[in-house]
Amino acid sequence: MADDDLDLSALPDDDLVGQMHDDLYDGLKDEIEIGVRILLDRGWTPYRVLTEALVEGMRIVGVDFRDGILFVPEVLLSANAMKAGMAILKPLLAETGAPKTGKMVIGTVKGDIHDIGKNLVAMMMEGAGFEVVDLGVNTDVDRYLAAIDEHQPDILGMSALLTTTMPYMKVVIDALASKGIREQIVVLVGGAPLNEEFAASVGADAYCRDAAVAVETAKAFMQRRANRRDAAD
Ligand code: B1M
Repeated sequence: MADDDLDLSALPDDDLVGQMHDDLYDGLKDEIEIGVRILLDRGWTPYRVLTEALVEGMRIVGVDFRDGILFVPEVLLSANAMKAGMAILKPLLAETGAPKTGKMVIGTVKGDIHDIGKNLVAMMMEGAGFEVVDLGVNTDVDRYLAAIDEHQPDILGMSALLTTTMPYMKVVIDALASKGIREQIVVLVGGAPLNEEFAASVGADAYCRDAAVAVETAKAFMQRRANRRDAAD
């Protein structure tokens, strides 16, 4: 059967997920949307669809991009297909109805336009009850500072996917220190090339390996802050 005629709904879960990895690789947005809906209809949780079908598919794209098998135009199509799938999941992940646990300002740093991971973190944070102000990509220090001033967040999240852009995180953290507001805000950083050592070296409070860790870390910091407040009362 030609791929065009493939009936996604007839595939068992494993084959469907494998096919979705192929469709993400080929940048087939419509097929990704259909696949996401089928998995949800079959009772998969939005988080499972996100991690097993979409994030894993994007990991495969990343390997071939690194190895020079895929190029920017193709990866852009994959990214668009991924975003279309994420758009379906976003309201479902945010549907907890939990009271707001805190506020986060997040953005991808200056010079960097990768936003899939950052969007995922924003989605998961909203799902966990955080109010999220998303500054988008290519965020310079002035935009971070203006947003912090305007929104008074508990947490600042920064994302970087390039080894050339990740040092910019230090520029932002140093600016917080010079304004005398570093201690008022928890700074969490993430992105594929980062690690704990790097986070410590730029003065961040924590490195978050993925979106789930970002949520757990943010919650832990909020809890610590609440405990300190209780102890002071
Ligand atoms: Co780019 N790119 N890219 N790219 N791209 C990488 C990052 C690269 C590793 C590919 C490779 O060579 N293997 C490589 C960087 C190499 C390096 O720096 N050492 C690279 C390169 C070189 C480039 C260009 C320079 C290519 C060129 O133009 N020649 C260029 C740079 C453009 C720029 O930013 N100025 C470029 C462009 C692009 C596209 C536009 C085509 C596209 C981006 C589309 C978009 O985002 N809208 C793209 C993509 C898609 C990738 C890969 C393939 C996938 C990234 C992704 O979305 N992953 C990537 C390969 C890779 O990472 N292995 C690659 C899926 C996402 C869910 O994971 O972003 O890691 P991730 O996010 C995770 C965690 O890291 C963490 O949680 C997320 C969810 O679990 N996390 C956070 C991320 N941010 C966080 C923030 C937090 C907490 C956790 O705050 C609290």
